[in-house]
Amino acid sequence: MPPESLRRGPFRAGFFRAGIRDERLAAVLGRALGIAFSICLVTGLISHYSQQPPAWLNWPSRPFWGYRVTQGLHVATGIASIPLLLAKLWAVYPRLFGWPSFRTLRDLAERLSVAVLVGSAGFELVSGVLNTVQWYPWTFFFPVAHYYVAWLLAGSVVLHLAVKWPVIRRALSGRRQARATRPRDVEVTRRGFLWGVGGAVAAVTLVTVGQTIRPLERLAVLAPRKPSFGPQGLPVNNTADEAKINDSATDPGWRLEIAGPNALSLSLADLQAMPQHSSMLPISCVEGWSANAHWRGVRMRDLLDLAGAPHDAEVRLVSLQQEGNYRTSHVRSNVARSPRTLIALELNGEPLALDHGFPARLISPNRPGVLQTKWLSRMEIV
Ligand SMILES: Nc1nc2c(c(=O)[nH]1)N[C@H]1C(S)=C(S)[C@@H](COP(=O)(O)O)O[C@H]1N2
Ligand SMILES: [Mo]
Repeated sequence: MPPESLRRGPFRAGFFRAGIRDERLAAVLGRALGIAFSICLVTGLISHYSQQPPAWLNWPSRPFWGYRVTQGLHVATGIASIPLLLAKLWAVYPRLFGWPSFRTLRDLAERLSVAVLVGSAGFELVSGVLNTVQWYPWTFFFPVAHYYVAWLLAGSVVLHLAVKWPVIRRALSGRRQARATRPRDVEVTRRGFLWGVGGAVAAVTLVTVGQTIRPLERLAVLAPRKPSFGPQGLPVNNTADEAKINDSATDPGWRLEIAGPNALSLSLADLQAMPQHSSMLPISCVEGWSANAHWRGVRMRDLLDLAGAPHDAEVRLVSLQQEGNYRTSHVRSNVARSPRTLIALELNGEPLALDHGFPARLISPNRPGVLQTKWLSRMEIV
């Protein structure tokens, strides 16, 4: 018991009724959260490494829809984790007011690790959600912070699991016994509470997942982007106005400069005179929205051959856009040589809209939207 002067509010004995807040509830919620966090971590690492693959790894160009699925899952499991985390915190927070706060150094270490866990989980979920609505009320660079804090979270989850393992095992195996001793006087049963949490998970998923699953688009009232809403039936991330390329992109003197063994300078008419190919490929934004589209244009590999590039050549694309993080992108040889990879001139049967990258943009398989550079001006063979 705390000293007399402190015995008020949540420190009062009996302030929290035991109710349904038991080991089993905490463990069941923890298991669900662990599954969601694991999917989120793995898909997040996929996103990280597809944006910056190590030198020895040519990130595969197949399946062409791969990133669409993994990033859709990343954002969906992140969103689903929010009600799960809130429920889990509700289930365990009375322990904050236990007295004494810790008995041993091990207790203290455990508490500190839980603080790191809760802090990093909160940071990941809040920063992730704000990124989906493109609101950055901070000065750090989101992808870097989100990546490193993910490791902090993963580490503290592993530590937490190790410390709690005996409790978790007991809680998850004692199903029958727990049911027999269930208190009779609680307002809500554990089962009822878990159904409520499940309902909340289903609800937040249903109002957002339509940003990537087209048939659910109409339910996606909380999704920042609807997959069929935008010029030419495709959302836009960063408009021509925002990128300040209106004049340079519509200049009739526009050329695609290709720097390679044979340097080339191609006008839009030159590109249109080359063999045209079609590709059905999605734009899959890191922010969680994605949509398929029909693209038409020149295969990158045809341009590489024309420029005399060796078979294993890599490509650096540069946009007309002068500022911003996504004005260049690197294309490894496997993607550059994929028959699906286009310097696209048309979208869904029309010349590219200015917002979608007119006069020419990259579209390539199994890559995040951030690498599908719009308003191309240069192609450097490296
Ligand atoms: N030059 C340039 N290209 C860019 C971007 C950008 O900001 N500048 N944004 C990228 C991002 S984040 C996405 S999701 C896709 C979106 O393409 P869309 O606007 O045609 O749908 O374009 C990519 N290409
Ligand atoms: Mo994006």
